[in-house]
Amino acid sequence: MKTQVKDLQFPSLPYAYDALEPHIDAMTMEIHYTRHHKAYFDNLQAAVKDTEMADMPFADLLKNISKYPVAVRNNGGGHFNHSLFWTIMSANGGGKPQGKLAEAIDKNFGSFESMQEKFNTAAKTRFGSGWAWLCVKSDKSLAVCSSPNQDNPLMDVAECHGTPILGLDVWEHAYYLKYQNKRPDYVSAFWNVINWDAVTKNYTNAI
Ligand code: MN3
Repeated sequence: MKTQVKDLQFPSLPYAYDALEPHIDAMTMEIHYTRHHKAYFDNLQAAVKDTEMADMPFADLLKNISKYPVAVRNNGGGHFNHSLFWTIMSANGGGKPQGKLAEAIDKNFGSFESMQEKFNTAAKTRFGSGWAWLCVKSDKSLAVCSSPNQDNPLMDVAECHGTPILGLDVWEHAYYLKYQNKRPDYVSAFWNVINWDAVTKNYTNAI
């Protein structure tokens, strides 16, 4: 995140396109990664080229996003959000977190199930395109929220602020081929592929 915007890399996908089947189908994964994410990445680079934004740390750009053009907000958010999204899923995902993150979830939400219910509601009720998040707030507590479009809790424009440690893409492009209009089924399936080791690592880095 300290990386300057011009030096950002398009990340490799940490698994095969069909790795998350049947929960996320291979064709959706391939199109999502090679076309949608790649377009956000390329458009971000095009939008910052030959401007002061190119030399800014990516984290600073997101934090002050209200000062910059809407193309940078949409594509910068799109690049950050998808880069996180790929890493918090895995073929061996699912189950529940252990250790410190499990304790923090119990402390903040009462139980894993009640956090899960809040997250599901956030994901299902986000109108139109957007993301659902589990994030660490500045006081180190956990919060669930959602954001429109490619916004995220790192941005000064966000309704909820924090460091996202888990995110779910609820744009139709993330699920329509397999689930059509049944977003709730996609949201339920997501829990089978969450890589809790990666989320726990994100949590540890955030506190
Ligand atoms: Mn997407």
